[in-house]
Amino acid sequence: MRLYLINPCNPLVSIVKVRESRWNRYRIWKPLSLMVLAGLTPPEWEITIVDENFGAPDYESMPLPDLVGITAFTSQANRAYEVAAHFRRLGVPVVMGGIHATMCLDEVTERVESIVTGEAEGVWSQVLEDARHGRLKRRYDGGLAEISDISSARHDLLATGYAFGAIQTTRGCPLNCSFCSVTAFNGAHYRMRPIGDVVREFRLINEKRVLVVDDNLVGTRPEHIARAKDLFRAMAQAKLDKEWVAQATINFADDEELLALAAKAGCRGVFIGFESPTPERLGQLGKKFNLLKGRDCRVSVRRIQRHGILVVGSFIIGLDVDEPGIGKRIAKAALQYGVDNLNPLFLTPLPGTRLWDQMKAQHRIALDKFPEDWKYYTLTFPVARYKHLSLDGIIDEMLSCSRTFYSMPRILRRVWGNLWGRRQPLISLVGNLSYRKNSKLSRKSYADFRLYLGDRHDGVR
Ligand code: B12
Ligand code: SF4
Repeated sequence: MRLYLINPCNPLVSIVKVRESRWNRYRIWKPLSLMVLAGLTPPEWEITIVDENFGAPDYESMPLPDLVGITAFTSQANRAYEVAAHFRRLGVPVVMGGIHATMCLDEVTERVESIVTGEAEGVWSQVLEDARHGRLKRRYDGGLAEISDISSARHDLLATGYAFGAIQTTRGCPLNCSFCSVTAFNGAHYRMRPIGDVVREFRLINEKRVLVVDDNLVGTRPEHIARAKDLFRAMAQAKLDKEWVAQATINFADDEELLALAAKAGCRGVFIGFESPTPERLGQLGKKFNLLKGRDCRVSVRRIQRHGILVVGSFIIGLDVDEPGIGKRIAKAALQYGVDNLNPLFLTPLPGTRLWDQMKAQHRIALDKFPEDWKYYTLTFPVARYKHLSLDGIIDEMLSCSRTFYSMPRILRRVWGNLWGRRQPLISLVGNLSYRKNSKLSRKSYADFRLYLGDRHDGVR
């Protein structure tokens, strides 16, 4: 039995534009979902994982599979449907799973034989068995997996071409921010994999550098932090010799022992969502903002960096409190905090979130012709109507934010600081140059976006 597992591309996503910016080669991340599915697949299936981020293969020239499994974030849905249609025309059954399939069940159901909602661990073997006997059901619901059922991903597949390997150590996030789909999808209960399993799986990864995909690596409660410390101790003891980056909330900075252990275990960078230069006004967006309230972010960032760990700060443009000038204010806040990279994103209502419900009720979703419009749900296009910012206004804010933070003299000053502080100067340089290049490329993308939109983006109604 032959199984193709496919990660569809979205050519509008800036980081996959390897031809336009060679720096992006270092920023294509492995589709861990498909590697996990492969790990759950019995040996009688011959598996090929296709990551279209490196270019779509000529499917015609490949042997016909018995089953195709497609994963998709919302922004990949359009391409997922094209790939599904191709294989269905050839009589091959297609099953789709992942976050988009779970949040937009009806839309996906129309386009594939079978759909898997939620986490796949509990149902995938049944799906394969049913496919083998030609009796696929229309829907399987995996719900939330038992954390001990999460087995190692197949790290031997997709072995070359990536700068980073990938692993997951926890699932779920208790903070439930209004714009984020993680709590809706993976639950508010913070599930932690057994430490022995994680260490064993790290050993299976070939790459020296690894992305830990957890949404919130250290969690929020004392028992989460204690477990994170135990994990880091075990990783250091195992002498894994890996360098890894992860996502965390700012409370990561609050415990010196945690930081020291993380660094010893190989932590070299964290992505932190600051979201707004005025977090104290955003309590209603989610509990995360309580962690930011009254905090001196500059001190927190410094504390992390002192352990040789880079900080990438993420901010949202388009919140209801944001007024003209927000782009520069974000850049200045990021410069003041001293982050090594800045990742500004447009406020985007993702299906299944509270923000989606709210913006839909207020008729503020400007790009609402689905599925065609999903390709713009990359957080890099302003798909909604923003309270105090027009379409041109919000695009200008984004450009001014990037221009201010990624000016060449500032990049050089930052990288010099990294060199001086022995904090990953090379990674910092590549990160800064790739962001700078992509923000230049985005001017053309915005021009195309305006043409695509026509007169649909007509301010708040
Ligand atoms: C790692 C990651 C990335 C990596 C992606 C690497 C890759 N190639 O997959 C990078 C950094 C590139 C990335 C980019 C983006 N991401 Co992202 N990302 C994540 C993150 C943190 C973890 C995903 C992961 O690997 N999980 C581990 C695996 C094992 O879990 P899983 O993917 O859910 O898979 C399980 C099930 O879903 C299911 N399943 C999945 N696929 C399939 C397929 C089949 C056939 C079956 C049966 C089952 C199945 O089975 C798996 C095992 O249980 C998630 C958050 C999250 N918790 O999901 C956000 C998340 C998926 N990202 C999100 C977003 C918005 C983006 C971006 C659009 C914007 C951005 N800048 O972040 C871009 C666009 C990418 C694109 N190409 O279009 C949103 C997606 C929401 C949505 N509705 O689409 C999430 C949920 C975060 C959030 N804040 O809401 N992301
Ligand atoms: S803390 Fe991060 S992962 Fe958790 S809900 Fe908020 S944005 Fe999502």
